Order: sequence, then C-alpha cells, then structure tokens
Amino acid sequence: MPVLDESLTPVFEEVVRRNPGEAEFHQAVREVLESLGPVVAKHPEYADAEIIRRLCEPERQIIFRVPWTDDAGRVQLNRGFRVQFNSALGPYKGGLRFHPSVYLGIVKFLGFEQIFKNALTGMPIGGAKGGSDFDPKGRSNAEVMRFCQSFMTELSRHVGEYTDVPAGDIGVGGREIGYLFGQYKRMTNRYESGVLTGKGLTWGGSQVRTEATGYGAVYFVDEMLRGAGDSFDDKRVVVSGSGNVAIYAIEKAQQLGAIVVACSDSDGYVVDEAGIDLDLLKEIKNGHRGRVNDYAEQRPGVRFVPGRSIWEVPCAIALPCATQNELDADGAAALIRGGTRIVAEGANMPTTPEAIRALREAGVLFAPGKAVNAGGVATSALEMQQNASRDSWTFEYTDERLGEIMRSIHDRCLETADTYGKPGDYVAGANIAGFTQVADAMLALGLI
Ligand code: NDP
Ligand code: 2IT
Repeated sequence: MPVLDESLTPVFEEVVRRNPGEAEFHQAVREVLESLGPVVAKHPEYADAEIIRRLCEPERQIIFRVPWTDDAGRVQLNRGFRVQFNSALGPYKGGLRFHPSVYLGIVKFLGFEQIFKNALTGMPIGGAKGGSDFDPKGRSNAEVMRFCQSFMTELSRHVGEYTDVPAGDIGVGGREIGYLFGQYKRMTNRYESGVLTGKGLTWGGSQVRTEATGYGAVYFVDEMLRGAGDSFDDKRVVVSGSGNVAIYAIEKAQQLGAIVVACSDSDGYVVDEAGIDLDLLKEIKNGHRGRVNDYAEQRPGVRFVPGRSIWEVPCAIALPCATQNELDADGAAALIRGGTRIVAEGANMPTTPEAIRALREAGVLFAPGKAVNAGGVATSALEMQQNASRDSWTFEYTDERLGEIMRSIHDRCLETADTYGKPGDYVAGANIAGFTQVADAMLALGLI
C-alpha cells in the first residue's frame, strides 16, 4: 500500500476505529487521504482547523425501518439509510441505491466520494447518499411502489429542495423516482420539483439526465484520448454492467466510432465481436428488465460466459460501469495482458487499490469515478436549475452543457495534478481539486 503522509496516518486510524466493519468506507477515505500529502504540506491552515477529520465525519446519518406488504399480503421489512455527509458547497445531493448488499458502510463510502465529485462539477451541491437493502429484482411494480411509498414516508422529513436532493443509483431509475416523488408530493401537499432529480420529462425532469452518466464518462475519455492525439475511432471497448450507466456509455462510445464488444450483469458477460446491438440490449434491459443471457439467446454468434470476469476480453479501453470492487488484481492483470491502454471508472470505486496500482505500474492511463462519472450528478444540478427557473431546455443545449462540464473537470484534474507535482495523475488531480474546494468553503463557514 502507498504510505500515507505522517500527519494523515492518525486521521485514517481514527476513521477505522470509529467506523468498525465498514471496509468500503475505509477504502474510499484512504484513497483520498493518499493524495493529500502535498496539500497538507502546503496548507497548514487545513490541519489547524481539523478540516480532514471533520470531513470524514458525516454531518448527519439517518437509519430507519421500512415496512411494506408484498403482493401476497405478507409483511416485509427493510432498512433505509440517508447519510448527509457535507453541505459546505450546497444542499446535500446524491443518489439512492436499492440493492441487497446495501449497509451503512456502502452508503458512507458513496456519500464520501460524492462530496468531492460534486465539488469537481463546479455546481453548488453538497454530498450525500442513501438507499436500502431492498432488492427490486423479481418484484412487481405494485410491490416496488409500496416499498417506495414507505421509504419516502420517513425520508420526506429529511429532504427538500434547499436541504437534500436525492436521485437514482443502482436499482433506482425513472420508475422508482416517480413513486418517490408522488409520495413526497402527497405528504407535503407541495409540487416541489427540486426535491428529487432524475424525474420524467413530462413532470419536471431534464433532457439528458438519463444518458448523462454514461455520455459524460465517454466525453471524459474522449478528452483523455485527445490529449494523446487519439480518438475512439475503431477502438475495441469493454463496458461492464448493463444498467443505466453502461447502456449510455455504450451508446456514446459507438457514436464516436468505437466497437463495444462486451457487457455484463451479475450472472456473467456477453461477447459480441460485431459490436453490441444497442437497440436489442435496451429492449431487453429497459423493456423487460431481462438479463444479458437473453441478449445472447436472441443474437446469433454471441457468446454468454457465465460466472467469469469480463476483463478477460481483450480491449483498448475498459469502462467498469457496474459496481464497487468489480475490477480486482486478477482483472487488472488480464486487462494488461489484453493490451488495454485506458481504464476509466463509470461506476463508483469499481477498481480495487491493488488493481489501480498494477494498472498504473503497467503504464495504463487510469481515471477515477469521482471525475469520470460526475456527468450524472452535474446534469442533476442542471435539472435543479431548470426546476428553480421553471424552465426546460432542449436535448442539444443540455448535452452541450454536459460536454463543457466534463471537459472542464478533465482539465481541472490535469491542471491540479501539475500544480501539486503529479503530472498526468488523474487520481491526485481529482482528489486534490475536489478536496481544496470543499476545504476552503469549510474554512470560510467557520466551525460547523
Ligand atoms: P443500474 O442498477 O442501472 O445497473 C447496475 C448494473 O451493474 C447492472 O447491470 C447490474 O447487474 C450490475 N451490478 C450491480 N451490482 C452488481 C454486483 N454486485 N455484481 C455484479 N454486477 C452488478 O445502476 P447504474 O447503472 O445507475 O449504476 C452503475 C454504477 O454507476 C454504480 O456504481 C453507481 O453508483 C454508479 N453511478 C451511477 C450514476 C447514475 O446516474 N445512475 C451516476 C454516477 C455513478 P444485475 O442486474 O445483475 O444486478
Ligand atoms: O453516484 C452518483 O453520482 C449518482 N448516483 C448520481 C447522483 C445524483 O444526485 O444525480
């Protein structure tokens, strides 16, 4: 493991001691702290004000019971979370994840990452995350609705357009945001559009929000390629996952001339040497909530490989777009063997620390999720802007704004990395640029 700056070691040890058993949260904190050595050396005022220790402690953590009834009339029980991590830059902002693996440590890692990601967007939004261990798979629409209504019955006390603005994440898409918004509206008797983002286009949503994370990730990689005098044209690309982020990363990469040869879900991956047929994939995933295995069955010549790592498929560019720690040391070794030149994280923390180290040692250009996937939350902030002015922008205009934001995040990462003596290091650039912006706001706001 890279060593932490001497002054940051006790901070990290305190985080581990105060948050026992939360391995993903420890991992996310450590990754940021590893970048901050040159920052604390240059800015003693941060240490004097205990900025880093305060940043690692969420402002508020809410855990609640979510009872609901299934279609057979049986009582079901889940646990709900909202971690309001930092509001120095604006109202808390971040997604909700519904997945059986959700527990406090996952919500805290995601909320912590969100602080720096949101700062990088340059928009006035703080960091938060929430969710539940509810598993939407195999549940009817009516069950998902009853769950969402029960979840929002408690969450409504803690959110609001000036307080905390949730959105989607794994297992939470347009359907869930609709049920959540409906229940909030009913409980408050207010059509408060700005309380949630990712809304439908006919009731306050923004153009491009659905596509934003995947498109944004590809815009970011396009800038990385441009820096090397290269482009997506004819590049072999592998995208893990087949949900919201993956689908729109595939779409934009294909529009820019790439050949996306593989995607996956938690059952396995498919290889389609001719390039993924996105209409078919969308129909299966969005239309029927189906599996990539169904894709292989419906398309001649496509292989479904169950239970193995997608990273064994050779590619020039790998975009992990599924979930945390999905790309480990073995995956990194396979990518290096397959000739991969760029790994950019569409998901949050999909690459393990060991894998990141191996990739960088092999000279693979690596860009972290908090920069690469920031287009989703940035477009959420554009949705909030439209809601606040009761306006709605065209697809083209919103997409142009997204492109500008991604280019500016890319350049800011590289400029910051340069300033702190780490040229070309996207991880250091993203962590330091996000951190210093939040830290300066915290200093200005006094001891809060
Ligand atoms: P979706 O629920 O739409 O899709 C998730 C995809 O990842 C599915 O294909 C799913 O497969 C796969 N997946 C999820 N968990 C696992 C797992 N434990 N093992 C293997 N595969 C898994 O979610 P999103 O596309 O919205 O999110 C994907 C990633 O992007 C997450 O890390 C999320 O935090 C991040 N992100 C999302 C943003 C957004 O705007 N939606 C913004 C920024 C980041 P299966 O169906 O089998 O579960
Ligand atoms: O991880 C993320 O940035 C998201 N899931 C999107 C958050 C948002 O508020 O749009």
